[in-house]
Amino acid sequence: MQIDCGIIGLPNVGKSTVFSILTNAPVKIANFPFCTIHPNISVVRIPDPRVYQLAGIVASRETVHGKIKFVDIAGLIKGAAQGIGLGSKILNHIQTTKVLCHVVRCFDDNQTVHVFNDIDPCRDADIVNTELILFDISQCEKNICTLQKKHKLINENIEQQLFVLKKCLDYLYDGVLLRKVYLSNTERTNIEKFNFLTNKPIIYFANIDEKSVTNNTYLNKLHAFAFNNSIPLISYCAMLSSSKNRDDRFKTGMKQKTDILCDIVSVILSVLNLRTFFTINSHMTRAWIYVAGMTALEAAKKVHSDFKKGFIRVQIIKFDDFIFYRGELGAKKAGKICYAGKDYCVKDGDILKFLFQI
Ligand SMILES: Nc1nc2c(ncn2[C@@H]2O[C@H](COP(=O)(O)OP(=O)(O)O)[C@@H](O)[C@H]2O)c(=O)[nH]1
Ligand SMILES: [Mg+2]
Repeated sequence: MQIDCGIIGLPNVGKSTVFSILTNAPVKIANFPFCTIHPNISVVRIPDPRVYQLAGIVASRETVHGKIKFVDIAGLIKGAAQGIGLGSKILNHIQTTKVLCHVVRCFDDNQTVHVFNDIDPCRDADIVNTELILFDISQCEKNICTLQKKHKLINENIEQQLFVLKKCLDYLYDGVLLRKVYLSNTERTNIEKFNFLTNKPIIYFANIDEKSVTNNTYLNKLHAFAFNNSIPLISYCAMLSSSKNRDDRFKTGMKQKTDILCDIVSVILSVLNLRTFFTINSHMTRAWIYVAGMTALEAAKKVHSDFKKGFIRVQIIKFDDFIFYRGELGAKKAGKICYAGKDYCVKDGDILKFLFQI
């Protein structure tokens, strides 16, 4: 399963700097708005030290990690959804992403232009939210129009889709982000394919000042804002973390690039309710990312794409047991292997082996 994360925010707040920290990809970073025109896209491995620990025990030749794609787009400004700046085109690039990382400027720097000249993270976050809402309104109206034309064919599902789209539109007109709206499971399924931006989970990335890493008043304000809106927030100084100078990076306990990737990925996995199970043999140790609640049968289909029927059972070893008893044999001797049927609910860290008829 591939996860995509769109990096959004006002122009010149450090989005491309953050993107380059996360992906190590060479990108254009410059002190003027709209330096990024075409989206930067890069896929990185999901850091998970457990893969190497397991591979070390069974001496697998190959390791396969989960993957995450980051998409860095141009900055949003007031009116972006109506085509101002680089317009709604830039928002199209993040429509199919699963989660949004919103970079908010929390650093003072007279040398770095701010589109509104002063620093106010909550105002900036509000502006971006408004643009996302306006974009969703335009998408919602367009889809309602299209479905109304098809309506003549009298299709029950179209009726249901129209109903939920109109419901969403009313909330959007009132300035409510769709992820905050209560929708039934069927309603959520019905709007999934429209990829509304305000329906995606958001994470705030507070880009803080290199001079006030520990006491940043902008950050405190954004914390309160994020808390009130139940949005997770992480904070770093992107500038210092991306610095080539090692001493700079160690200033005030600044985190390393890999720590930032680990932190952001762990928040992304958590907001998307994703977990990891493993499969192991001497050829390959592989991490599989899945949505919490998946059954053993669904896991089997993921692993064996040619799997049709004949699931017999699944063998499960917990990660800690596998490490402690140094592999499958040790775990078996210690009675730490268990077997379950197709309805077993897979847990994070499970090492699975499927038995089925061919
Ligand atoms: N002082 C300071 N400048 C930063 C920081 N992060 C980014 N910048 C600068 O802000 C400017 C815009 O950065 P960029 O990543 O291109 O922003 P984007 O337009 O949001 O993609 C560049 O000159 C960066 O060096 C930071 O944490 N502190
Ligand atoms: Mg940029």
